Amino acid sequence: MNDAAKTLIARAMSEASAPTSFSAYAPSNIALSKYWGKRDRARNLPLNSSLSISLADWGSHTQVAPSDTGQDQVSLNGEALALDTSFASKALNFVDLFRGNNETPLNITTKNTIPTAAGLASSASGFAALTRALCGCFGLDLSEAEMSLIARLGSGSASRSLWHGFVRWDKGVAENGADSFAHPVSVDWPDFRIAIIPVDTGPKSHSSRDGMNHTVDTSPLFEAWPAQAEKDCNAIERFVREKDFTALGQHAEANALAMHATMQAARPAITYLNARSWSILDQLWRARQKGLEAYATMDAGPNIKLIFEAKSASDIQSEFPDAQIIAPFEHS
Ligand code: 2P0
Repeated sequence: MNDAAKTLIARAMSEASAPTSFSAYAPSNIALSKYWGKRDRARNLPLNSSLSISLADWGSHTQVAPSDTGQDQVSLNGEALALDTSFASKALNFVDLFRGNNETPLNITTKNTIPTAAGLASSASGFAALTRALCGCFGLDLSEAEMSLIARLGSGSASRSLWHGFVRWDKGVAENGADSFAHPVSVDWPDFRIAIIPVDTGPKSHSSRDGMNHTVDTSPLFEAWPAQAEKDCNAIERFVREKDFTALGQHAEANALAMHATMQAARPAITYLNARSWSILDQLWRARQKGLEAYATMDAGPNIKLIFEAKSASDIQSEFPDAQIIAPFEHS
């Protein structure tokens, strides 16, 4: 069985033009309904659909250009990287999906605008921006949905970073992955806000990829996850469309806690949340009882993300002074 994303790349590359310099931007995203678990590890296909909100001007700017040295060059945030570093080798493996054995040395320059202190992973925006930049560099005639399908091969969450705003990644059912890509959920919600509360911005204890595979392989609670996650994703999409903030927040928080519960039941357990993460959650829940309407979501790391509406922004900032607030619908 072929891989739909690789077939699509090969078809587009058969009509590629000579490479020219091309720059692209993609925003990072935070899932309100999480992706956790793959049904096909080689094709990077998920067991459940997910829905995210993009982070406006927090993301990756990537330029792909013909290399003038005859060798590949990779730089990150202004620093030239050795080609065997993890970042460079992941980027070049992805580039190889396009150029194959055709020796086209490229210069890949990435600048992340996500503050390091936010402790957010940049693989979602990084692979989405790299996909856009490669398509531009080789003059490929691909739609955004097709680029989402391709970005998914780099990192699942990258499939959701092709657009601003709310985005849903449908898990798809095809064995070759032809129907596993994202699309925007066209709802404009200018008052929607996200806050990142940094807890620990160092490298994570387990990569998300290893963490989700270990959870699928060993957690007895994982059995309940795919069906619940699909239900949550459908409900959350409906609440986004209805702009029902309370129902959206309640479901997003419950979905994130359920994902972390599957990990805690893995053997041995995976615990991305630390004592400070739990203390922030406790503080949030106490503030909520007193009328502050905000909900939490947590990913493969200890940092806490809050969702709320613009009217609560000053209360959030006084309750959590180090919160970094993002307005997802205000972007360049
Ligand atoms: C998400 N995460 O939906 C979930 C929630 C982390 C927790 O997508 O293996 O880096 O490259 O497909 O996309 C992070 O996983 O994993 C992720 P791969 P990815 O945002």
